[in-house]
Amino acid sequence: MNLGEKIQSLYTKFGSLKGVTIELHKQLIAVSVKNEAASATIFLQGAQLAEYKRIGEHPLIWLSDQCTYQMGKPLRGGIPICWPWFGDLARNPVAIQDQLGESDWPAHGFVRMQEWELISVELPDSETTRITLQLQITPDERWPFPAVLRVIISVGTTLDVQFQVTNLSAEPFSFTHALHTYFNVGNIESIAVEGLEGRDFLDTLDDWVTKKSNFPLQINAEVDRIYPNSPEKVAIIDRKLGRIIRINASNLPDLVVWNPWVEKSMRLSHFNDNHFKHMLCLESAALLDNAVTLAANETFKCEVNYGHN
Ligand code: TA6
Repeated sequence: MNLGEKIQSLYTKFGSLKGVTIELHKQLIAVSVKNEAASATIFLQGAQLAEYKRIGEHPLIWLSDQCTYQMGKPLRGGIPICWPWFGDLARNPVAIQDQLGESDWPAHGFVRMQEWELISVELPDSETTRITLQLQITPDERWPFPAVLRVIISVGTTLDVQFQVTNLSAEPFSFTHALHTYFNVGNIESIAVEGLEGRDFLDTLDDWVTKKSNFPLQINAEVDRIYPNSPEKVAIIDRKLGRIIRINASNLPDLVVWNPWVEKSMRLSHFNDNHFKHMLCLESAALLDNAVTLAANETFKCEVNYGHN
């Protein structure tokens, strides 16, 4: 199907649902939903949620205004799904590297560049819209194992994201992954992250040395940290917007905290010199020693709930 046929098919299936619109943003198809509690926009490419905001409130999720909405180019912001590896493949367990053929692999895996299928849009009540997207992974030179990935996003007074992987092959495979969530903050220098005090973290900006801090994390420079075995619940205290963002993860043992600050911002795509002031990534993940090994015909499930007062 060409782009027009895809949009027509989606409109026929879902366009009559209350608050649901099928949109085209340059080369990318998105489904936008709005109910009595909140609104959201999810792109079929990468099953990437790009926007979520409660009615009458500031957006919870940050998205660059410099996105180009091109096929094969992940959007800067929202919730990119990193799978079957996180970050630089060379920094992943050898078991994962050995599963992939030789290639110049992008950071954060390849499923965020692929077009997922919109499976269902459900309206269980006037304040909730549940959107399910699926990606069939067929073996190729990149990834030799048949699998099915699913993302189930519930848009309501909170934002809930479930991620599932089913191994359809006859043998086990391993992966690392993350929900690479960009949060919208009033001013990066007016926030604190609570819940990580006293926890070891790997400082990827300082040769991955293990460090610890006994105070709520405040940010006044580039930060790119992996907190292994982090608490399930962490919070962003946003003094400028006068709100607390609460993150509650299950079966995602690690947390990445990232803000590019000034220098890295200049090297990033679709990022201007001021964007770093209004975003913070807290990425619920399973990395390094917490890589997932999925047996044949098994399904892996994880979930994150994002709330704010
Ligand atoms: O999660 C942090 C990180 O790995 C940073 O090092 C930075 O590269 C960021 O992800 C964004 O990566 P991307 O490939 O989306 O530009």
